[in-house]
Amino acid sequence: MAEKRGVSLIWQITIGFVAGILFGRMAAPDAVAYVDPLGKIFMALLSMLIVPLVLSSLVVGVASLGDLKSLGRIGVKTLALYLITTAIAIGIGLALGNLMQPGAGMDIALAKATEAKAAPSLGQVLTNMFPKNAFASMVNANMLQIIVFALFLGVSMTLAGEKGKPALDFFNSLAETMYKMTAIVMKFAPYGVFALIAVTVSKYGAAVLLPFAKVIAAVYIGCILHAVLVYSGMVAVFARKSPLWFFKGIKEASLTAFVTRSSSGTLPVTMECCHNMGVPDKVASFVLPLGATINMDGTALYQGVCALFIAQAFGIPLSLTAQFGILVTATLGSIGTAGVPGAGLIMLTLVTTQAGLPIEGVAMIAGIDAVLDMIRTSLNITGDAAVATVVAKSEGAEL
Ligand code: DAS
Repeated sequence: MAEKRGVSLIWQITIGFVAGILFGRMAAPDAVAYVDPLGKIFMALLSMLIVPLVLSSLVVGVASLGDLKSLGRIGVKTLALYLITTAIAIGIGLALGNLMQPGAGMDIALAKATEAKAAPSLGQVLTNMFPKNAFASMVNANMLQIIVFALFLGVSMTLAGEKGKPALDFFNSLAETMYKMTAIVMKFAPYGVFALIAVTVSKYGAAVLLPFAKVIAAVYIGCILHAVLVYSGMVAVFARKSPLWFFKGIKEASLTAFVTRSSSGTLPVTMECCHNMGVPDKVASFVLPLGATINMDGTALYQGVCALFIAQAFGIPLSLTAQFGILVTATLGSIGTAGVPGAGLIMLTLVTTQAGLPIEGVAMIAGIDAVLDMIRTSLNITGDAAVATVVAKSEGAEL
C-alpha cells in the first residue's frame, strides 16, 4: 500500500515537473507570476519542517543506542563506520561536482547578490557547532548547533535510564508526528514543483534544464561508484564475503528503497534481508534502525553534488575551505535527515544556507528531486546493511 502511494506521488511530482516546464515555456511571464506563490509556499513548508524533524529524529536515533555499556562496543564501531562512509560519500560528491561541473555555464544572475560570506575558518566552524543556548539555536534554525544538542540530549536520556524515559517517549512521538507532517508537506510537492520549475523555466529559459541531466548523471554515477567501491571493499575486506553475495542479499531492500524513497519505510525489508544474510538480530535491531535515522551516504553525496551545482549555476566560487565546510555540514546534516521521501531536499536548504548559497538554487533542484531521491535512498539503506554485515562479522557472526 505504501509503495503504491509512494509511486503515485512520484508520478504526480513528475507530471508537475513536466507540466511546469511546458507552462513555463508557453505561458506569458505575467501568467507564470501567478503561480510563483505556490513555489514559495512549498519551500516555506519544507523549511518549517527542518528544526522539529531533525531534533526529534536525531534524539531518537542516538538514544536507541540503549544502555551505552552493553552497546558501547557495537555503538562505537557503528557510529565510526557510519561517519567514515558518509564523509567518503560527500568526498565523492564534491569530487564529481568539481570534475563534471554540472552548473557551469548557466550564469544565473542573482536577483539580489548574496552577501559573500567570508568562509569561516575550521576553528570557527567547530566552535560555532556548540550551542550556548539550545532554544536560540532552534529559533535561529542553526542546524549544526541543533544536531550537536540532539547528540548530547540523546546520550543523556540513555544515561538517565528510567528517569529519561518520559522525555524519550516525547521525542519518539514527536519524531513520528514529524514524519507524518513531512508526508503531508510532500503531498503538496507536485503543485510546488510545478510552480518552482515553471518560474525557473520562464525566468531562465529551457537552457536551464539541460544541466539537470548533468546533475542527475553526477548523483547516479556517484551513488553507484560509492556502492561498488566502498561497500564492496568493506564487505570483502572486513566481512570476508564476496560483494556479489552482499548485493544479491540486499537487492530487495535496495529496490524497495528506490521505489518508496523512504529508508524508514524500507527498514522491515532491510532487516529481513540482513537476517537472511546471517546478521544476528541483536546487531541488526540496533545498527539498522540507527542507520535509517542517521546514516545517509546517498543524501550526503547528493548534497555535495548539488551544493557545487548551485554555486556553479550562480557563478559563486567555492574555496576549498568552503567545500570543507560543506563536507562537515552535509555529514552532520545527513545525520539529521529523516528516512522519509524528500527529506534530503529539506537538508539541502541547510547545507546551502550555511555555505552562503542562494535558496533559489534549492528551488531548481526541487523539480528533479524525486528522481535523485530514489537513488540516494537506495544507497542510504545499502550502506546501513553493509555496516551491519561488517559489525556482525566483527562480533563473531557466521555469515
Ligand atoms: N528519502 C530519504 C530516505 O528515506 C533520503 C533523502 O531524502 O535524502 O533516506
